[in-house]
Amino acid sequence: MPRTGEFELTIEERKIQVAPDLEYQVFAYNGQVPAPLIHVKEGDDVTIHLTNNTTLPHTIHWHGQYQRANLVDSTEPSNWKMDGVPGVTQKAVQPGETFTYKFRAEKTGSTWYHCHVNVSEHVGMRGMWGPLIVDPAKPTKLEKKVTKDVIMMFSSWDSNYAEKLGSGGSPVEPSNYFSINGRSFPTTQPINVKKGDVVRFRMFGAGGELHSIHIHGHDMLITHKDGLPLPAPYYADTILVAPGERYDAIMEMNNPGIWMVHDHIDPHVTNNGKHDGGVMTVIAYEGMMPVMSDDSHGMLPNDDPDFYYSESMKKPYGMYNNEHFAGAPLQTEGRRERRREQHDAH
Ligand SMILES: [Cu+2]
Repeated sequence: MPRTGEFELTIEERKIQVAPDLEYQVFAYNGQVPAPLIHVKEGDDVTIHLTNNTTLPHTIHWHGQYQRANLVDSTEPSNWKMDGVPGVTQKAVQPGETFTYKFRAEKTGSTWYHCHVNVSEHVGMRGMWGPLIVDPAKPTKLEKKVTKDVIMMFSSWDSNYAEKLGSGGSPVEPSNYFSINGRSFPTTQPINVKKGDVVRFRMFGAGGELHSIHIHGHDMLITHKDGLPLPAPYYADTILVAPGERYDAIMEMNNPGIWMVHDHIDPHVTNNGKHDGGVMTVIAYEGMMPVMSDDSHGMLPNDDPDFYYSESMKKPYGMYNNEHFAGAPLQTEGRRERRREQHDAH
């Protein structure tokens, strides 16, 4: 018998602090960006009750899942109606409605979930994405050695639309802020390790931009692409992560120091063109202190041990929120009323 997991997700209108000078309005699963970690095992049956508390329609697409096992309606040949595509597999979940998704977690590894309504805005610049990690029933030898998971979801933002929820996301308008797990340097967090750790980076192209992720002082052994184990893992110190893609890298922490991890695409390490910012953090070995100077990159704040869901990934299977990712409520009553009036007039 497969194990079952049943979870509640809402979608809220919130604002998050992407960078020190950028507050951004988002559609947030459970009120947070990134969305909660969902961590299950291969073969588990997953049920998600999704309630839309926003003013616009949304869905969830389970990116990577096959939807082959039929859990919903035995008269249908498969589970494709759980794929979350509005107008193709379901009617979008309207404001105030609840929709239940059921699927069997067949595809293993670093899969993810995101809205499939108006994707270039909702996913591209409103934070509607989160990790769905499915542990394989038979992990590889390398995977078994891992002592710490580090989930990094890359995305980008256009400050011109920060306060214009429900608009923006044109593919021809350039982004000007770039982030790891919804935060731009210096509000990212260090990746704290100790010598001997075996770290697994799970890198997600969650937004609409390419990211050329470079790690200093180590080589990454690229072991999985889009959750799939590679027949011949390969080493790299820079890996291009395109929108939608996932790469897993397994690395032994054998070179104590403070080492940069950053996007090698120049604008992506700025906040609106100003250095330093964007997709930038450090691997910080226990006991090591960065060299500070007047032109220093600035000490990273270090107050969220679960910023990369490393702590949650050690816990039993389930869904995990992170209060540090929670956004602040918006003043939406006026907007809500206006929408309702427009809706009733039709
Ligand atoms: Cu949406």
